[in-house]
Amino acid sequence: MQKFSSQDIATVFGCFRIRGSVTHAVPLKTGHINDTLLVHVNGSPQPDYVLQCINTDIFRNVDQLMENIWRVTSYLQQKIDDGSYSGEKLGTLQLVKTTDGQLFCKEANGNCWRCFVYCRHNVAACTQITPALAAEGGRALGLFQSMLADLPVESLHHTISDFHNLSSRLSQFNAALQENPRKRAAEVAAEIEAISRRAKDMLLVHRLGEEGKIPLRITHNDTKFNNILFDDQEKALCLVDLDTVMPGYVHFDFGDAIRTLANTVAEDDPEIENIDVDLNLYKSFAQGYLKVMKDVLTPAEIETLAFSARLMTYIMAVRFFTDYLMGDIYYKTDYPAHNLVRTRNQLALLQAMETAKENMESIIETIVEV
Ligand code: GN1
Ligand code: MG
Repeated sequence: MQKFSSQDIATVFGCFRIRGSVTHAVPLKTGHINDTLLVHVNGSPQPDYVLQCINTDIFRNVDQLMENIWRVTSYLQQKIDDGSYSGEKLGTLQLVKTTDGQLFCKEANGNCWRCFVYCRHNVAACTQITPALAAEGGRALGLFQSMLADLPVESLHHTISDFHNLSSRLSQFNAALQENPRKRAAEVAAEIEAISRRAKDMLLVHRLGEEGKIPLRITHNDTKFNNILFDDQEKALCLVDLDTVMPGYVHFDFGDAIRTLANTVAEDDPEIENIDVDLNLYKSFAQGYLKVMKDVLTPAEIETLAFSARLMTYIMAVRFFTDYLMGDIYYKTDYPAHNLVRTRNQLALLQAMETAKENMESIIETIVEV
């Protein structure tokens, strides 16, 4: 990320209520959306802060985005500090305000920056996920949702409207097919068919939501497994990447965690013949999650939990594919077919999950029975 000079970074950093001066800043390349820098101060070998330039093409209303993050992190912090809250607790990311008390800093050129305290974590944890780590990740997600369960859903803004609304994602997909601006549609008939034939069945959770059969809750909405941080003892510290915390269905979080955790390869691995769903990790994550959430969730939510893994894998296939058809305007890509590779990967994972459907369902049933 050469686009920010060290001078720029030092200037931006100076807007925040922080201690020390920047010695160096290292770009973090894992996200697809914002530009993230790990900032070291006073020669520290470990990063001290995370500085992020917010992607304002995607997050149009930065005030609302940052209000959500502030509301959620301060609510979690209050629960952590509050002696009257007796349940198990999960830590939280800590936002650093600007010197004049704002939640982010807007430069004259329009760039919007925010700063978090760097959460010292076990960086290697997610490279080799064990069943124990998966279970702890599931527990962390359960705690995140349960600690926020009494924060009114309507107190959060919708930072991206219709973010996981499958009907609207399918409309965008169909519009991209019609428009076909890069003339890419002719060569991807198999993928078009794979998306289209599943559309109706995939709307299950959204239908139940519209019929009032499952509740809206505060959800994270971007729970790829590496958004859960762990310490050296592999105990969960907190969830990061809070841009999309807003009202949603628990399925979005459970499903996205499984989509990323239980895939035997990375989401953009082209070797799709190696793709399978790791049922051991799935089971462990579900055990950790349900230990916390079993008594919070309604029967209808529990019944459709296994389905959520297929739902989120499908939604991601639709989104990557739409972006491919549109000419890669949303996700950062490293090469021209990157979004198509991601699409094929997600469709192969979906296929594997369909094969394992009964197994995945009975794993959840068995966990909730005990
Ligand atoms: C994006 O930036 P990152 O990697 O955290 C996307 C998620 C997708 C993910 C797929 C705001 O998240 O919804 O699941 O890519 N975030 C947004 O890797 O669109
Ligand atoms: Mg994200």
